[in-house]
Amino acid sequence: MKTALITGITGQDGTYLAELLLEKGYMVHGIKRRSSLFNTDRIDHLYQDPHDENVRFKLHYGDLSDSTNLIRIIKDVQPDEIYNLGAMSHVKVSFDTPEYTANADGIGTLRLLEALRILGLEKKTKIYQASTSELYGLVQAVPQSETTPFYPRSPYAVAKMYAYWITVNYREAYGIFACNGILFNHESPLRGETFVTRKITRAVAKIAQGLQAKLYLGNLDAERDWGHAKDYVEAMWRILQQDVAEDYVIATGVTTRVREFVRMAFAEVGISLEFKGTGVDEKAYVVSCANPEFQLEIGKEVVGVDPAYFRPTEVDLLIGDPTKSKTKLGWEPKYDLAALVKEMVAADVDHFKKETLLKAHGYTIKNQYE
Ligand code: NDP
Ligand code: GDR
Repeated sequence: MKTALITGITGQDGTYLAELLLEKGYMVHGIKRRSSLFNTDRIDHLYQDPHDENVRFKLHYGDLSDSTNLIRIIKDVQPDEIYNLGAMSHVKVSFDTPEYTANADGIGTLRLLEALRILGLEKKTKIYQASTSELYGLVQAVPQSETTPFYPRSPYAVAKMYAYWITVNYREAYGIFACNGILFNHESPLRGETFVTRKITRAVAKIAQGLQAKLYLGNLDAERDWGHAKDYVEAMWRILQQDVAEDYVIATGVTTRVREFVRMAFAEVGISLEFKGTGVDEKAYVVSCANPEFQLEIGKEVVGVDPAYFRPTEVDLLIGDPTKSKTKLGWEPKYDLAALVKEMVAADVDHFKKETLLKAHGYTIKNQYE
């Protein structure tokens, strides 16, 4: 039985990857951070009683900012594969917490690689680094491939640039099977609520059910290459199953504006929108409601722009070239954007229907910041 260690197991990708590796028969260890409230909502369905002798899922307290803790966990676990998914992963928030982001996202990767050296695991343990299309930043060329130059545009992307190169360096210097997956945006019903896709699908569900008046967004012109997280964790696994350690772009090759995502998401509940105005004055209005369940007033303003969501430096256009991953890994995404939007909106509509039912029966719903 192979043993994997996942950092960031409580996140979107950590959850889907843990599910995939358990399906493949792995023993899965995950690192979770201590928090004052439970933070394992996404993975609670994977929990196994640690007293069970056949247990194949185990969590360890830890943090990417703590070398001693990482060394101890890796020493105990002796993983065949490490997936380093842990990170402060929000680009906008990284402008507010740049030093912490550098520590967790940049130096955190170095700590894991050094742990492998200290423990003499260079030849045993393979490591996957969660690199990102944010490395491309200011557009140099499109579509972006493994050979496109990087130009990071946020503290997050700069920290991830360090992590990218230290991964390459430890591969070349010490022969560690260390790989970067340069993953373009990938989403799902498990996506964090403050990333734009989930913020939109949640708002669509709430607005349609009369639980929210309006959705405020930032840059509606940004273009992203959006895939489904389920497809992307499959690529992570394939990257570590190759004979030679290399870096790969994982993307769909299709890009879409934020505005179009908004339109598609509202269309899922039968609401058609018309966008008017430009820049901070842009707004979207309801022009028709085809679903009798979700009837809004025609002409109602449901989307507006709030400059608070603009970033000091923006990444305008991402579109990946997945040729290498298709040919070398045999990887193909199963979801297209329409299927992704459908799944996300349906999940959020269902979620808020249940929440309304709970409220009606006297349960308090905790506040969720957008
Ligand atoms: P999430 O934000 O959903 O999950 C991040 C995970 O990292 C959470 O489990 C979080 O724990 C954990 N974490 C945060 N800080 C630390 C720390 N200091 N020490 C240990 N763990 C920490 O991200 P995703 O699942 O979406 O992404 C996974 C990885 O892939 C990240 O590294 C991200 O930067 C990268 N990436 C993501 C892409 C995407 O589109 N989703 C695209 C390209 C790269 P907690 O739950 O306690 O907050
Ligand atoms: P991104 O994802 O920055 O690409 O990073 P996000 O969903 O936050 O933003 C995508 C684009 O949408 C624009 N935008 C908004 N974004 C947010 N969050 N909230 C808004 O209200 C809003 N309005 C417009 C943004 O300006 C941006 O252009 C994600 C993360 O998962 C990273 O960890 C990962 O590395 C990259 O994807 C690939």
